[in-house]
Amino acid sequence: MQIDGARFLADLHKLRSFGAAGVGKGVVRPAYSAPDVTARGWLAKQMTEIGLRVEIDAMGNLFGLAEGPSILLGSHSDSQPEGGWLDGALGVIAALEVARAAKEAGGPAVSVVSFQDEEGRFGVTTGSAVWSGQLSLAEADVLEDHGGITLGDARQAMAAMVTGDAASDLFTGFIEMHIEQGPALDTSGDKIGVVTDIVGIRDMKITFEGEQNHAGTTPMHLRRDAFQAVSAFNTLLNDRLRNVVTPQTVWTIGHVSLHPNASSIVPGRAVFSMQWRDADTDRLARMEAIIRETAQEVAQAQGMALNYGTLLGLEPVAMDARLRSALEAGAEAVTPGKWRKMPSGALHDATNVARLLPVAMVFVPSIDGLSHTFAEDTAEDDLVAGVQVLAHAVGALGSGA
Ligand code: HGY
Ligand code: MN
Ligand code: MN
Repeated sequence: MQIDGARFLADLHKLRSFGAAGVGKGVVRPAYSAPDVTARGWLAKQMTEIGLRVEIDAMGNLFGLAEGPSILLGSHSDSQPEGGWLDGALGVIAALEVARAAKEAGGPAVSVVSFQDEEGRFGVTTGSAVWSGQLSLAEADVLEDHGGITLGDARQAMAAMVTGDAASDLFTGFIEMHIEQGPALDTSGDKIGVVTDIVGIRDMKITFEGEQNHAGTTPMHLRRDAFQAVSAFNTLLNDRLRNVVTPQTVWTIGHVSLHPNASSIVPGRAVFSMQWRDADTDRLARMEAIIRETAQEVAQAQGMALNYGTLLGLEPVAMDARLRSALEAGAEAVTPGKWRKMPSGALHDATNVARLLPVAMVFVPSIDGLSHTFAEDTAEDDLVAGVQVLAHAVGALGSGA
């Protein structure tokens, strides 16, 4: 199978043009936004031109289906609110290139997917979560983004494009190429990461409800300031998690909305995202208990009403040994001695697909370990090496995986 590096890179830059942020190579292409829908239309056209049958399901997951049993390659083409040009997009374009090269070589059969809302504008990897049966469409439809728009309303932007489902039994396995999004490869000089397992995640909204009041006339000791509750919660939580976490455990308060968000008003309400990740399900559960206890304690001490949103999450998942060893052989062939086995601290659609199919992932370096920022980037030689590793593995596995 012959990868055409120039064609692959040209497609990557073309996909970047949909929602180009005008800052470096950044993109703004959130799920169901105009750039996302236009990009999916362009991807569907590329799939058709390769001779793949296009199916777009009700969630907006876009499939290019080969004849007969095939190996599925892909990722997602939606981005974070401030996204990099490669997160997700790389895996979709790499899949297109391998599908083309396989077609030109007379096989094996390769199908392509771009899942929707992997970046969780509405939840956690919602497109592949619905496709894999982890979430029903009805449950997904009521999820809201931080602006209060429901997924059910947002996905109407693709309603006219919906053709039907792509059943998982069409596929023999799934391999996702992705940027590492962390510093390990970049700092080590290794060019390829073959993923061993993907961490688990929990994510929920927490609301503290105090009392809105005048910022000048309300004495400090009489206030029920919702921001002060978030601040106290965060300080206490960092202290209490210390003895249950490892250096690989992460937790993030990434979004805080204060109501009414005005300089001269004591905020009466704070709604914030609480997200935590670890490779161990028990540790995720222990962290959840500490988070709830700490929130309850702060609410009591500060006279707050406390509410939780839906707890969303995915369990840690190990990669399939057979698919993984094909990637390891590919890495040794393409970048001999310059590759490593490694876990994924980022979440991926592969976690959901693993509920139905054997899955594996291959990483390329992220310059300075940066991702989920306009500054995200990877050297083009590394991108081409990665798709060559993917092609090598697919050639060895065949469509029967
Ligand atoms: O958050 C993640 O790990 C993924 O990039 N959405
Ligand atoms: Mn991603
Ligand atoms: Mn991402």
